[in-house]
Amino acid sequence: MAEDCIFCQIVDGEIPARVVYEDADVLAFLDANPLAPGHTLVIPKEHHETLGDVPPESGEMMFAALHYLTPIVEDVVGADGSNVAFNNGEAAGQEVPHVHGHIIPRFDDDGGRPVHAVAG
Ligand code: DGP
Repeated sequence: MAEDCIFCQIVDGEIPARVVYEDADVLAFLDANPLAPGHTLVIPKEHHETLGDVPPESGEMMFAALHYLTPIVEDVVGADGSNVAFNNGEAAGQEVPHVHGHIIPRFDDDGGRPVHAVAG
């Protein structure tokens, strides 16, 4: 755990979150500032700042969780697709320095804009 990391504090239960999935290595919870209904964040429980810092095994666990959860999230909110994305590093807009994948549900009638346009 990294001190002052809000996602580590969510892993430890010190900050509440709407958890949608948990296993020994990975936690998934709803984004507090959603770009769409069901916007979900998937994180390794271990603290790593960026994708390049993640050991291969943890990366595989995170990808497996994204692979498993994406169709479930889409189904739950009735989405037609989703953006699955990482903002990797501050220059790319990563605000929380604990690596996380976004699952952002998309809908046929939401304009089909790329996710950076949705976020902007
Ligand atoms: P990024 O820009 O990729 O670092 O995205 C960080 C996301 O994390 C952003 O969409 C908002 C979300 N977020 C920030 N703080 C919290 C929090 O305390 N709880 C939850 N659930 N989400 C948070």
